[in-house]
Amino acid sequence: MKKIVVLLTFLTLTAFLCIPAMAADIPFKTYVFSKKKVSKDWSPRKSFPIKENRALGLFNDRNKRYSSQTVLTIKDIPAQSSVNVKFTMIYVGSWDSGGKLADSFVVSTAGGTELLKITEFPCLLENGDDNMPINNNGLVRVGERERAYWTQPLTFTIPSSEINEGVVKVQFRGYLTGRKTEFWAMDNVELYLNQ
Ligand SMILES: [Ca+2]
Repeated sequence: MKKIVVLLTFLTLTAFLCIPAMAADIPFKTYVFSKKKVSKDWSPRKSFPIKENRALGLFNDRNKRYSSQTVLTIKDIPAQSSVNVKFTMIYVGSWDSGGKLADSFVVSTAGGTELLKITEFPCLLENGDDNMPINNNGLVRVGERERAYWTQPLTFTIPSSEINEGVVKVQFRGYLTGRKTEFWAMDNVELYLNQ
């Protein structure tokens, strides 16, 4: 019995101690892209249906029918604060992690400072066959074809030195080799302040 009381006291104290930590984990801003036209903080503002959901996209930097990149403008950032960004990256089609057809995904400030560069992708195929994806999160219709997609949580930090008068512009861009076979989208963006 005594052990249970001690345990309960410990759990109660732990719960109280966790409350301030949880408050610090509340995002400064979130974007879920559930409507056809997304928040004005983004340019362009089109979303795309993926399963029952919508995501910001699609993008392809070599296909004129799609936007090549998106820019997020973050405002009202307190002085001296850096910003942690978390989002779900959605790779549509089989992005290549190396070789002649290697692709990359880069996040940078509008001023050109690189914040994140991805060159390894979760897009695996059996025998290199587009119709035999491995560990994909589902299929999405792009034009006339269903293509496999893979999701990946990504994070990066915008240092306070890149933020001017509380504002920063962040550019997300994929550098693809496949004009009709590779695309991307993003979802569930969360911004956290570090003071
Ligand atoms: Ca490629």
